[in-house]
Amino acid sequence: MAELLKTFEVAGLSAHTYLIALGSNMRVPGIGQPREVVRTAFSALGDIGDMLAVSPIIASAPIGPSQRTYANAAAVIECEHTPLALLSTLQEIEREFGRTRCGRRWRARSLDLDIILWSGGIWASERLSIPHPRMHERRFVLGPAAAIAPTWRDPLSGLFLSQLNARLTRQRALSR
Ligand code: PH2
Ligand code: MG
Ligand code: MG
Repeated sequence: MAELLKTFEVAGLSAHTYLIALGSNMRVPGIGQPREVVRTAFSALGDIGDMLAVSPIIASAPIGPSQRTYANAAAVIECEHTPLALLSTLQEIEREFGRTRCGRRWRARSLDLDIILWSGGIWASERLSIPHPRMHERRFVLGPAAAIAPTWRDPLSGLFLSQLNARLTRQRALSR
């Protein structure tokens, strides 16, 4: 059995589970407003593998230079893609939704798909870091993520997403 499993792994057929964050704050011609863009992106993600969970779509105030309100959400998918293969596929989907990369960070975007967590734990390379380096400070990521995967642990802190989200919500309440 172990041998068989190994063969699957080498062939790249082992399943990976990913938590993906979705964001949009621009309308896309032919699709619609950001909320509609995120809804349509859910079905594009469903084509990659099995969609295990999708969160509600929330409206969130922009962090950074862009002034427009975001639609944000999260999804859990299971697929055979390795992290770098999934990253390429997500970037392809972003392009299909009209995203261009012009170098300016955090400008308005038609669709942003970020890998937040991976069943394999930590990934660190030049192109990709998992967990997403800024997930701990982002309510628009942790809110939807904790709604669908509350007991998924952040491999760095060992904390559940529900705990990270509660911590962030509490901090905000105190600083206000
Ligand atoms: N994404 C950013 C920068 N700022 N703000 C909100 N509310 N939602 C986002 O998805 C978002 C952001 C860069 O990826
Ligand atoms: Mg992002
Ligand atoms: Mg991104």
